[in-house]
Amino acid sequence: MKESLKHYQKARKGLDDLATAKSGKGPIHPQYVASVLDRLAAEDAIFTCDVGTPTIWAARYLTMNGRRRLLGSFTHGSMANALPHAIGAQVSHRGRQVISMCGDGGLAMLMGDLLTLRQHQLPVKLIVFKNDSLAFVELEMKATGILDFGTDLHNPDFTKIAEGAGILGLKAEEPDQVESMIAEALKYDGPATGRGPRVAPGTLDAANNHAGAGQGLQPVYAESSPQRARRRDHRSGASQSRAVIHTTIQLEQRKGTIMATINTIPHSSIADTPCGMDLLDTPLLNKGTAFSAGERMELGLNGLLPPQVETLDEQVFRAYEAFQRKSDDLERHIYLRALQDTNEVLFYKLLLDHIEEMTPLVYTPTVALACEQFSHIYRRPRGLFISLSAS
Ligand SMILES: Cc1ncc(C[n+]2csc(CCOP(=O)(O)OP(=O)(O)O)c2C)c(N)n1
Ligand SMILES: [Mg+2]
Repeated sequence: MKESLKHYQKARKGLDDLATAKSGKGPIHPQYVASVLDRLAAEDAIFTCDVGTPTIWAARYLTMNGRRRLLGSFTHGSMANALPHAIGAQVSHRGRQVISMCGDGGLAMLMGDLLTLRQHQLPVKLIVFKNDSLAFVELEMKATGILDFGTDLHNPDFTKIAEGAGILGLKAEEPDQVESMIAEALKYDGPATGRGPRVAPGTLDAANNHAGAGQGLQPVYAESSPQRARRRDHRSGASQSRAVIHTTIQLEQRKGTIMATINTIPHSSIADTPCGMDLLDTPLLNKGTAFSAGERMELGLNGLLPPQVETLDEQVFRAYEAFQRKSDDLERHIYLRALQDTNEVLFYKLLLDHIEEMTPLVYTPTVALACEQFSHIYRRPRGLFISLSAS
């Protein structure tokens, strides 16, 4: 027993020696990040750790005291577990501090769950060990004596991704920023106005609408760059892959990957657009036989129109033939008014193509006759009817 304790004390000292900020200059040692986290976290915090080196840092530097909990994928060894574990822990223990120790590879795999945090207003604190690598596998390769291959990561700017998801995003790039960053992340509690440019103002406002004051409702996301210096070359490459967010239609021409966010019509507006018979009954939208095969399919018009698809000119030609078959001016007037009531595009094109012949029919003098005969020729409402009564 004594020998074991002695051995542990020696091993412990070696581990603690690694967990220092050194001169305060980079790179940031992940051991130091984990030991600061251990010191600042709540006495009953729930930690989750990703498969990969975060599991090592959790095992070596978190002080378990009977009240804290540590959740991980220890037997199964399945990557990307820390964030979903944290979501489960926070949902079931709303009042507890939940800290997710994420690998950059692990977080990237289930990054969509940042939106779950936002959606459910879960105040999980994510500490991302950003080493631009699948480091545990890189270590395994090196330990086996082979050259590491396929383990480099070209990371996005996680802080911006967090902000885009409506989550407070913090970043530490030097060791002397680590402690204050973790402290700020752990104490962040929802209403966070005045945090400056690190949080998108619009997002904060929206969060404030949901969050009760001081209830710890906001997820926080903090990133540290343990092997920052060594990976500088890769980072500059990664910065070319820029996400483009907050836009109506924004496509920027850059080298590398482009993500464009397009604000499309909300589903409800699409549902409001008439289809089928409702569409054919809407004169401003109805095109009659000019609806293409694709439009007919999409708008539920199959079976409601003659199968022949026509151009506007072909429609005009046919409509003019029908017009000419009318026996007198009042009949021609009724025909044109009916056309206007069913297909306005065709009506105006027909009118334009035969303007001299048709103007006297839709307007003076035939319109006077139409007014006289109004009660006989009325088909459907149009415009505004005003009744005058002598009083
Ligand atoms: C689903 C899954 N894929 C692959 C692995 C193998 N693997 C174990 S750790 C690891 C790297 C994890 O990378 P990261 O999350 O960045 O943590 P790091 O080791 O870099 O700290 C990989 C690929 C695994 N355990 N599970
Ligand atoms: Mg990594």
